[in-house]
Amino acid sequence: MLVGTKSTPAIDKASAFAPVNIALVKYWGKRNSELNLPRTSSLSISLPVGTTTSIQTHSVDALVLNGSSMPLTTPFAERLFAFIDLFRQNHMPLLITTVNDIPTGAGLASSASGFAALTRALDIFFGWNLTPKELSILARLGSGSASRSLYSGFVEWHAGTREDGLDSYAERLDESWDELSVGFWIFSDKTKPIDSRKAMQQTVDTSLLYKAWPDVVARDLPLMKEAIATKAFSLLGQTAESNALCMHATMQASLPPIIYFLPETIAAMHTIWQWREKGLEVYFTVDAGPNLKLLFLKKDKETLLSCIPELQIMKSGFQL
Ligand code: 2P0
Repeated sequence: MLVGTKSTPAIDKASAFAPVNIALVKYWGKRNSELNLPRTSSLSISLPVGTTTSIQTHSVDALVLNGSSMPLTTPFAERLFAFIDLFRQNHMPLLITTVNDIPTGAGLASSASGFAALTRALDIFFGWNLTPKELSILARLGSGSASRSLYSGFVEWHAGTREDGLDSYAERLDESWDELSVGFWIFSDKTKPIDSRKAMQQTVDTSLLYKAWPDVVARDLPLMKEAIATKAFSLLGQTAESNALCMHATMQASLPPIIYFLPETIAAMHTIWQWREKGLEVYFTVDAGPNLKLLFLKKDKETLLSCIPELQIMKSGFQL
């Protein structure tokens, strides 16, 4: 596609938004690290928060993140400009301005929404007029999970089988679910002990349990799609929770082990299971960090807020 054919600006400045997404069936492990090609497909929901990124021509390369100038030597800046270098002609200097409207302390990585917003902004800036599928393929080169942040609603990222990755892209499912809600239960906003890119590689390289991961996804993906299509909330919740715990099991079995959970994380899981036994239907999913993302129905929002006053409700209902 566009990688290798260098572009020049169609306009002076372009700006675009992309949402954060939460995987209900996780992406964990790559078959190609350079192209971020996953071992398995995954499925997510996009939230109404995310990243807005602007690109404009400038005297030198510069990056402003949430209002602060960032040195170009930071890993974040290096990764961002390495991505831009795939597409720009003659290293043409650019000012990149990125704003995350993800609540402070939410413990949410913004690489997915960040690379998706950047890809959308590049599309406008260079006048490519690409389709969402093509944008998803390009965003994936920046960060795997960014391929899913090109869309709102429920999104499936097809793993694909091609070596060049042209069949590894995300698509939106033609489904909506107004009652479904997501909230963040935050225990820590400290930097992770190991970033997810390194953690998934260490898992693939050293965890004997990783062999089981494709089977877990092969079981969970059809169940999750059925749950979404039939609005079977218990099935959605059970499948998401089990899938997240299986992902963590694979990484906990790696050498050295990777354990993102804090004591508070485990305590909260037990609390959620106790609430469920008492009839409050709430489930969790958990990514490469200690915080839980709760899945519940809109009707239980007030009850849940009385149980967890600090719960950050992201969205009540997912509509097309
Ligand atoms: C996911 N995660 O499906 C999984 C669940 C974290 C846990 O995608 O190396 O930042 O840029 O492709 O996308 C985080 O990994 O990794 C992630 P790269 P990415 O949301």
